[in-house]
Parts: sequence; structure tokens; C-alpha cells
Amino acid sequence: MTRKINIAAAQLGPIARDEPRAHVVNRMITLLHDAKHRGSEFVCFPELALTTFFPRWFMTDQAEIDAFFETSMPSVETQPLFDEAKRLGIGFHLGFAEKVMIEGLARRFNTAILVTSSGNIFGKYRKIHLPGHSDHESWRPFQHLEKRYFEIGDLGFPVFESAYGRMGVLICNDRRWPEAWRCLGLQHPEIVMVGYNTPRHYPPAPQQDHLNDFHNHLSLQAGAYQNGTWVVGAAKAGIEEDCELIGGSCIIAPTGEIIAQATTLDDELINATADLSRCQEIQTNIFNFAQHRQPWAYQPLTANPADA
Ligand code: ING
Repeated sequence: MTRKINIAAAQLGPIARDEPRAHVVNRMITLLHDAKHRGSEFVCFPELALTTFFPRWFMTDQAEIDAFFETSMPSVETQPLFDEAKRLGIGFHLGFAEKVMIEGLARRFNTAILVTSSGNIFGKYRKIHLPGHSDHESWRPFQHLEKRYFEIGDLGFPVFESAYGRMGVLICNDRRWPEAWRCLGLQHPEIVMVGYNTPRHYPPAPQQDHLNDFHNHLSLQAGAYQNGTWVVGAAKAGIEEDCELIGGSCIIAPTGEIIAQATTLDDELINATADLSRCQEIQTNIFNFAQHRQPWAYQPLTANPADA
């Protein structure tokens, strides 16, 4: 029995450091209208979609840093996005910097939520693989201070049952780690949402810069195929505050085939019809975990980070 859903990736072009959230939300609402026009039921917005990618700068003033975080979701600035999505009957994935008080302590995460077309948040994930570094490194043309500004996510790798299918979330660097995909895969997801902000230039290994688009799709396609799930990748793209971010937003079938791909580095909507029943072609055959997986042999995977 086929279960088809029309899904979309809403790629965002550059967001300026001083661009008001309200302006970004208006850009996102324009993309929602495009999605509606195309008959899409669920839209994936990028990682940290409400502001510029601020970990590119070294900051010490906590108030300056916190200006990039959301302390409520929805908030005054994001409520119009929730309202318009509800009016259009569209669910969405949204990445943002989350500041939350837990037991009297301010905690800060790189977070993504899943929202129904009624405006209900039915899923939340906090990024676990934080790339980059914690202190200023003057040799870099720009910083990548996610380890400085965010804590490691504390929600594990959940998959959420929804009207849109069994939905999982990874955030940016997570997509490069097969363990993260398999933690989702063991819960039999049907769609995985992946927002990302990926600089083209990777200072520790500039000889790989020309491969960053390839590595992006390689990671997403492998994750889709090896876990038998649809994948939606949504980029923040373009030259943002003098730092080029790759685009390449895409929709990938459980077979690993890219079936829709962005062609610009700006605000751009792509969509495709996903037949969720096709996940079974993979999950009950080549990657039938019950028949073929050998967990006893994987023990080293849960050893210490750097252990062999
Ligand atoms: N960005 C990058 C990513 O994993 C990076 C960091 C860039 C890693 C290029 C390797 C190569 O896509 C985030 N935000 O994780």
C-alpha cells in the first residue's frame, strides 16, 4: 500500500548579521507559499535558520552571544511563521539556537523542532556532533566555534511518529557520522530532516574544499540508503558575511538516489513526492537488521571516542 507525501526543502540564502528575525521569517513565509503552490505538506528549513551562522565569530560578551538564541519557540518574531504554516496547512522542520533554563541553569543547544500544520511541536532534537573548536584560533580566516557556544545535545537520536510518517532529525555535522544514522535507522524512520550550514572552505583541510558538495551528498545519500529512509537536506547557502556556504539542498529516496536538488545559492524551494512505503524495499531486504546485523561484532563502536 503506497503512502505518498509531498515534501519540500526550503533552502535559505545568506542571512546578514544584522538582519532582523522578522525579515528572515518573511523570507521563510514566501517559501511556504511556494510550497503550498506545489502541494507540499511538510517543509524542511535549515539549521540555525533564523540568524546568520554566528559561530563563525569569536565572541566573549554573553549578551552579544545570546542575541542569536531563542528563549521561546514560538516567539513574537517566529509566531507569524507558525500562524502562516497553520493557515496553509503545512508542517515544518526549523533549526534554531535554543537557550533554555533547566533546573535554574541556562543551557544552550543547536536545536531543531518538528511542527505539525496545527502548530504543535511534535519533535525536538539537539545537535550531538558539534564540529569546530572552543577557543579563538587566529590562523583561521573565520572561526567555527560551535563547541564554544553550544552544549552537546541531551535528547539522543529520537524518531517521532507523526501524520507525516516516522520522522527523524540530524543537524549538519551529525550527517557525517554513520553511528548517528544507525541510531535513527534502528527505529525505522521513513523521513530524516537534515538542516545544515556548511562553509565551502574547511581551514584544517583546504585541499578538500572542492569536495565539500560531494561529501555533503555522499553523507546524506549513504544515510538514506543504509537505513532505508527518505532524507531531506536543507542548506543555508551563499556568501554569508564573507563566508561562502555550500547549497545543494536535496531530497533523497531510500535507494540513495537524489530525486530533487537546489540549483542556486539563494532562497529556493525544492519538492518531491515521497512514497513512504518504499522504505520497506530496503528495510526488509538488504538492510533487514533482524536478519543481517551482527551487534556482538560492533562493540568497539561504543568504546571511547578515539579508541580503536
Ligand atoms: N558545519 C559543517 C558540517 O559538518 C564542516 C562543518 C564543514 C565539517 C566542512 C567538515 C567540512 O557540515 C556544521 N555546522 O556542522
